[in-house]
Amino acid sequence: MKGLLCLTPTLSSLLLLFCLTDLQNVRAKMNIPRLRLSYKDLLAANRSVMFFGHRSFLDFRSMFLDEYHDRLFIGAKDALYSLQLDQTNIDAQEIYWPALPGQEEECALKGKDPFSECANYVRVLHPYNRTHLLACGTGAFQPIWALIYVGHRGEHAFRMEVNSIQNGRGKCPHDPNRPFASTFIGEELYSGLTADFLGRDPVIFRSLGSRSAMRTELDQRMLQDPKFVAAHLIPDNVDRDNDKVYFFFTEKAMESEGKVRAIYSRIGRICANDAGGQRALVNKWSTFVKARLICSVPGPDGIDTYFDELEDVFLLRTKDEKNPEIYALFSTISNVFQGYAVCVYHMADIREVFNGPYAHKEGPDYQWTAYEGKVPYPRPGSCPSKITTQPSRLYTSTKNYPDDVLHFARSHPLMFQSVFPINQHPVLIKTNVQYKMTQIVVDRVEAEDSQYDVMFIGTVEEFDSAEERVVYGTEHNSTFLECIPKSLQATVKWFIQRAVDDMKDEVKTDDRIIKTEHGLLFRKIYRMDEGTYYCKTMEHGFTQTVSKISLEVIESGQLDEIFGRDDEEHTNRPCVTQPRRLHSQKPWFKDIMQLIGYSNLHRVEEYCERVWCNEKQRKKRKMMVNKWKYVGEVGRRAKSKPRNRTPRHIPADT
Ligand SMILES: *[C@@H]1O[C@H](CO)[C@@H](O)[C@H](O)[C@H]1NC(C)=O
Ligand SMILES: *[C@@H]1O[C@H](CO)[C@@H](O)[C@H](O)[C@H]1NC(C)=O
Ligand SMILES: CC(=O)N[C@H]1CO[C@H](CO)[C@@H](O)[C@@H]1O
Repeated sequence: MKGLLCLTPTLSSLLLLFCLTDLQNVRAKMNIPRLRLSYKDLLAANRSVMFFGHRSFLDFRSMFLDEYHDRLFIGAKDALYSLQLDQTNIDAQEIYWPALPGQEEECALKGKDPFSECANYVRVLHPYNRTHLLACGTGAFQPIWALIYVGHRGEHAFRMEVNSIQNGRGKCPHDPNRPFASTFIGEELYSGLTADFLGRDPVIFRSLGSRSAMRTELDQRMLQDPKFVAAHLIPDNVDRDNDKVYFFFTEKAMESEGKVRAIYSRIGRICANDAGGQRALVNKWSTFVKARLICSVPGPDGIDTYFDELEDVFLLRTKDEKNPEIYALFSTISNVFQGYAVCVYHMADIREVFNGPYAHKEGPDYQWTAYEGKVPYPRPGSCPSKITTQPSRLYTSTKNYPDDVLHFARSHPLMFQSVFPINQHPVLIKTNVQYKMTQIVVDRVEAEDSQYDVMFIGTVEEFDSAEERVVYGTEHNSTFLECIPKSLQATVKWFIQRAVDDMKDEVKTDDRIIKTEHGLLFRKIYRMDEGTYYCKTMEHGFTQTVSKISLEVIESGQLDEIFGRDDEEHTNRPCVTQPRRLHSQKPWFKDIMQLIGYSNLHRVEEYCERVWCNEKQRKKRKMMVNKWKYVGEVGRRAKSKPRNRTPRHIPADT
C-alpha cells in the first residue's frame, strides 16, 4: 500500500486497523485493533495532507482514486476537485458546478434545508473511459450528470464537457444524505436509489449505454424503503452471459412477523444481460432475486443478537474473479444494545442460497415457507446464456422467457434460505463504543509466517439527534437556549424548524433574540417562537449539529389560570418538592403535568425549581405555611377543643 490518505468528515474521526490471520482462529483476539489512528495522530505523523477545498466548505460525497492518472478526484458540494497524488503540496484543480439556476431557491421553497440540502452534492464519480469521468450531482433536489475531461495519462487536464450536462434522474439521488450505491459497467450505469423528490420511488436502475433503460417494478415485494450500500459486478463462470450485478442494501422485510416490519440486510442480484419481458415486465428486471444476509451472535439466553443494519461492504478481490471475499460491516438497530460487527461471506454460500428454494406465502393468513411447487424453466433469476440456449429451447434473451417465468419472478423475488457468514460468526464485534463504525476496507498481505487480511475501519464520533432537549419558557419572559461549540474557531448558526416537515429557517436575530457566545438569548418569548432549534457549527467546511432543543412556550394566561387567582400574596406558589394545595382547590400539579407532558417529570421539577422554588422563597414560604397551618389548626381545633397545643408540621397534602 502506498500510504494513507484521509479526508475526514469530522474532526474526531478514528481509523481502526485490525489484522486477521486464520479466520478459524480469530475469535480469541478478534477485538483488539493492531493500530488505532485518531485524526490527531494522522496529523502528527506528518504523512497526511489537509484539503478543505477552495470555497471554505468541502462537504464531499464521493471520491475516486484513479491509479491510471495518478490522481484523486473528489465530488464535493457545488464543486469537483482533482488532486495529484505524487506531490507533497496539494495542487488541486477545481470545477465549480452549482445546481441549475433557480433550483436552490425552489428546493428551499419545497421545504428542504437550504444549508445542508439545497446545493449540488456530487455523489457519483466513475471512470467513463480513458479520458473522461462520469459525474452526477443532486443539483439541489434535481439531479444532473455530466462528463468531465481529465486528459490522457500524464496530462493534468480537468474541465467539464458543458454540452454533456443532462438530467440525472435515476443516476444519482435527489437527497445528498440518503444512502445510495452505483457501479459503472461497460458503458452502463447501475444504481440503487430512490429516484424522486419525495423518496417514494425505490429502484434499481440501469441507464446510459445503447440498450433501453431498465428498472425494478414499483412493488413493495421488490424493494421496501431500501437503503443501498454497495453494487458490484461478479461473474458466475467463464460464460460472460452469466455476469450478475449484486446489490447490498437494507430494507423493511416483508417476511418479518409482527406489526412493525423489521429491517433486514439483503444481497440482491440481476443479470447484466436482463432485457426485461416482451409483454409483461417491459423494461423491468425479470431476473431480480434477493436473500437475507445474516450476521449474528448467540446470546446468553439462547436468543441470537442480530446485526441487521448494513453499514458498508468491501469486496476483497482475489485472483479468482468469480469468488471475491465479501466483508460486510453491520450495526444493530436495537435500543437496548449498541454494537457493530464484521462478517465475511463466500460467494459459494451466496450462490447456494440463490439456487435453493424461493420464499413463498400462500395468502395473508399463511406462514412463509419454502416454495415446493414446480419451478418454471428457465429458472427465475438465471440469465439467458449457453445453458438456456439449447437447440430445443432458444432462450437467447429474457424477452423470450415464457410468461410463467416472468410471473413467477414477479411473485417470488425472495429466497427462502438466508446467507450465513464464514464460521457462522462475525470476525469482529464491538459493543458500546463511543463512535460509529462507518466504512471498511480490507487489504490482504503476505507476511513471513502467513497471509493476513488487514481490516481498515473508519469511524466517526457518535452524535445522537435522540439527544434532543426540551426547554420550557413562559410567554413574555426571557429564555436561554444553550449551545457551546467544541471549537472556538467554529461559526455558529441557529436554525428553527416549526413543524416536523417544515424546512429549517435560519433564526433571525434582533433586539429581542440575541446570539451570544454560549447560546441564544430570548429577552422576551412569544408563542410564535415555539419550535425545534438546531445549533450548527461550521469549521473548514465541516458542519455539525451541536444541540437540538425543542422550545415550548407556556402561555401566561394558562399559568395565571392555574396559579394566579388565589395567589395574591405569592406565598402559595407551587413547588414540586413541596406540593401543597393550601387554599387552592385546583390540583395544580396535574394541571402543569398536562401542560408539559408526563414524560418530562424531571423537567417539571427543574422548571418549578427555577421559576418558583429558589431557596429563599422556599424558606419564606415554609415559615408562612407553618404559620398558616398553625393558625388554621388552632382555629379549627379551638372550636372543638379550646386548648392551646404545640403546633406541628402537617404532612404534605398530595
Ligand atoms: C513535515 O514534513 C515537511 C515536508 O516534508 C517538513 O518540511 C517538516 O519539517 C515536517 N515536520 C515534522 C514535524 O516532521
Ligand atoms: C470518451 O468518451 C467521450 C464522450 O463520449 C469521447 O468524446 C472521447 O473520445 C472518449 N475517449 C476515448 C479515449 O475513447
Ligand atoms: C414565571 C415568571 O417569571 N413570570 C414573569 C414573566 O414576566 C412577567 C412580566 O414580564 C412577570 O410579571 C412574571 O413574574
